[in-house]
Amino acid sequence: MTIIKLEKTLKINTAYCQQKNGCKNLSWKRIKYFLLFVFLLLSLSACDFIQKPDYETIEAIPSLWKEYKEHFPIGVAVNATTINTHSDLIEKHFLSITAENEMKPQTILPGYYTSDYLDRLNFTQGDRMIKYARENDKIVRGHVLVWHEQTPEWFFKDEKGEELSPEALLERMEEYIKAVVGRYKGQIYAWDVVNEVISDDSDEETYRTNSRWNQIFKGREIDYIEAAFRAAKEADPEAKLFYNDYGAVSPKKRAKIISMLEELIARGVPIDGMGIQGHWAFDGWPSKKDIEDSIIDYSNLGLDVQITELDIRKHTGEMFKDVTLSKADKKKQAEKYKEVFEIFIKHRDKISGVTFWGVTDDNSWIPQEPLIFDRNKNPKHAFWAILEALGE
Ligand code: 9MR
Repeated sequence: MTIIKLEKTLKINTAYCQQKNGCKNLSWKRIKYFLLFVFLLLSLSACDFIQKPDYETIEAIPSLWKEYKEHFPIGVAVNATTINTHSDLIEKHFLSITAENEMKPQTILPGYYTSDYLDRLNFTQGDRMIKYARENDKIVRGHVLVWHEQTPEWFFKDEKGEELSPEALLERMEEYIKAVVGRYKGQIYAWDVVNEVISDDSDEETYRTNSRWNQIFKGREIDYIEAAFRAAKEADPEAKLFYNDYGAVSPKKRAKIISMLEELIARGVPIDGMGIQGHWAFDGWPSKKDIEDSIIDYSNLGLDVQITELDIRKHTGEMFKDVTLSKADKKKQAEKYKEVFEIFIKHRDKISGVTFWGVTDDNSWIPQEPLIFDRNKNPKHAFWAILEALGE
């Protein structure tokens, strides 16, 4: 589907469309280059990007997940607020949902330890996500079971406040995983079992050191990772089990992740997939090659690949710097989205899901307008570019 066709059908006013229609209607041979240049400049400055569509045009916009259904499920991270405030977009454009924070240990575990803490797990928010999915025919990715962030400190300590031994922590981790995965058995099609255990590109170590998990299991980190996957498998044998990480396409970190995955596979651990988070930027990182090589490398391990937390901000570094995108930025962002979706489509045999980390720019975790719908819920340039990546 081309943008020109979309505009004709939907009467949606985009700069993209206007430029292209303009080009089509003009008789170029009769216009001197100078006039053409002036015309383009004027039309560019006069056009806005996508105007806020009225009700009818919003209805007419194609559903993103339906357009992509031949390739892979398109998903989105939702939360207790957006399932109410943004349910129009979620229902229409995404097949899969991931709870942004509602199924994390921090949300489910109680605030303090008691020996019967397992009876005090709080599933209220997680259950709401499942109910929402059921009522709206969505599939659910579970996020996340084992993570060094958003896990209460008491989880790593005994009743006296002393650090748990690796054996005691293993036992606690397994009972927690079985309780959570067991509760949602059959309702969550894929779980991020272990998240972000590998250190960043610049570090020499394989495993990150600022993790209570890695500190307690120092030198034998692979043991708790293995046990986590085994516990999840036991609790729901049908769920697809993923390792999930950011920076997973950078060559150095990728090599470290791959060596961990190879070790797990060699041990016969039930792992099904690699989650490439996809918190990327349009100022250059990551390169097309790194993204494509990564999909191939992870897939060559015999794993499913999913892009689990896609958003494309402006700056690679300074990610928390407030940014309002200029028109030129929006165009660059759209080009990057198009480029990455072209790669995903090319490797659709290896990819079993692509999930955006948030619905609209104002509910993203980073203030750089990195998503495909703007603050007014309108589709951005990036949205149309992703449809354009589908080709004719
Ligand atoms: O989007 C999440 C944000 O609301 C939380 O405050 C944050 C806490 O660390 O976690 C964010 O989600 C993260 C995800 O769970 C794991 N990968 C990185 C995501 C962005 O930080």
